[in-house]
Amino acid sequence: MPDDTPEGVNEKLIRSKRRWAEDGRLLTGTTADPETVRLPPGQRLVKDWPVLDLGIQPMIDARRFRLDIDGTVKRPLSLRLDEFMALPMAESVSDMHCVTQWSRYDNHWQGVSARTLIDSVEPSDKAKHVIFHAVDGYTTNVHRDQFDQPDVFLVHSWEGQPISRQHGGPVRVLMPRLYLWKSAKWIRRIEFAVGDKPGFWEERGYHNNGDPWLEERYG
Ligand SMILES: Nc1nc2c(c(=O)[nH]1)N[C@H]1C(S)=C(S)[C@@H](COP(=O)(O)O)O[C@H]1N2
Ligand SMILES: [Mo]
Repeated sequence: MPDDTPEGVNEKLIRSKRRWAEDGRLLTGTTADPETVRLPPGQRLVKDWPVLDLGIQPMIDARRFRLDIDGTVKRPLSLRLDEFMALPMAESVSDMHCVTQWSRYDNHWQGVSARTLIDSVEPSDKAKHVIFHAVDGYTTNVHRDQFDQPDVFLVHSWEGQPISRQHGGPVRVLMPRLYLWKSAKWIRRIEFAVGDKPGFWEERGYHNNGDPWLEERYG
């Protein structure tokens, strides 16, 4: 058992999700090509947007908000909410796929694209990994090439409304090509790193990469 479990989390829920990973639950054993198949293997569509997290839903008002983008970068950033909101914004429509088998199509997002942030902080070529750190103590890791995609955003709005506290507002990560556990809610810090650092679920049996079309649920 990793010893970095944040305080106050729902331990029962975490134990049962770990057991699912150990048992390889929900695996269909098939893969699909995202160019031709919209719904990844083993997923089913939902209309609402379920809430999943460790059981802590921090309240982050404008005064408490801080977003650091740092690590192996030339120009680290530490942004207040008003500074974040003043960055160039873009709109995007994408699907969400959760490892617990639900998918939701055509979500309308507004936010700052990952590429805008990368251009601004100028990570070293050696920084091949990106680690997300959230206010509730959650962490998750992705490869830099996956962060550096046109559909990756730090989003503040969904369907024309500010992202709710339950879903990680005021600002969360959105990585639509990976299972949703890679999209950190209540984002606090984006760290560019030379070495990989498996995050909360990656240390507890989830796949390090998490591609839904390859059914990379568990590692
Ligand atoms: N900060 C934080 N981000 C998180 C989590 C969490 O517990 N804390 N859970 C992850 C998991 S396992 C999932 S499935 C998605 C769920 O996002 P949603 O509640 O908005 O559907 O958030 C991901 N991001
Ligand atoms: Mo999840």
